Amino acid sequence: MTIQLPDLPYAKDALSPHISAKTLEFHHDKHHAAYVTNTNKFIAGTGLAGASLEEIIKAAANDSSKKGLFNNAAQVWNHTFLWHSMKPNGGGKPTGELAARIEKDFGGYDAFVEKFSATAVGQFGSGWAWLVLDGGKLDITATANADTPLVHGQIPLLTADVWEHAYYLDYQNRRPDYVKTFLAHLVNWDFANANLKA
Ligand code: MN3
Repeated sequence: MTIQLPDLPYAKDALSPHISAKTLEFHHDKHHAAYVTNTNKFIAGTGLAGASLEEIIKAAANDSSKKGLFNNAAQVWNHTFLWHSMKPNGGGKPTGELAARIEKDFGGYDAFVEKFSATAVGQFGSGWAWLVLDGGKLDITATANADTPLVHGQIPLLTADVWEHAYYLDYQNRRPDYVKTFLAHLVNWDFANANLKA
């Protein structure tokens, strides 16, 4: 079994004007695709062929000789999770169970926005901002490079990619504007709610 590149769950221009078709073309067809190709190269000869992507990530995270495999496999998983974390006409206030949980665990939507934005903007260099479930409570966390909450005992609910390749064509160095747009126009609360239930 080889790891496959999943299709985007929407057309390349579906998130425009917030994220351009050009950005999604490079981000999915080049960056995500390269992580898939490299993961399959690194798997060869490790005994992990046939394992699920999650099993590969967890095995490689605890093995310093498999850093290259971890980085690429985790990036495959993180990006597939990212595509579903966004949707056309998304963003704004949460719906469903998460609306109540955000009120309870952060003290309201505005406080959530403030903390998520500060975490995403404040991540030094490449990485990810996450809404996670940690010990039954919502939390916001950042990971560097390919690191993922999957290997930190947390359940990811939603993510924003803050690697420059995620926003540079559309926002150049203005990461704060990208994060603001992500929260206001792109967040897929249906996906986050489904992850909370599962
Ligand atoms: Mn990316």
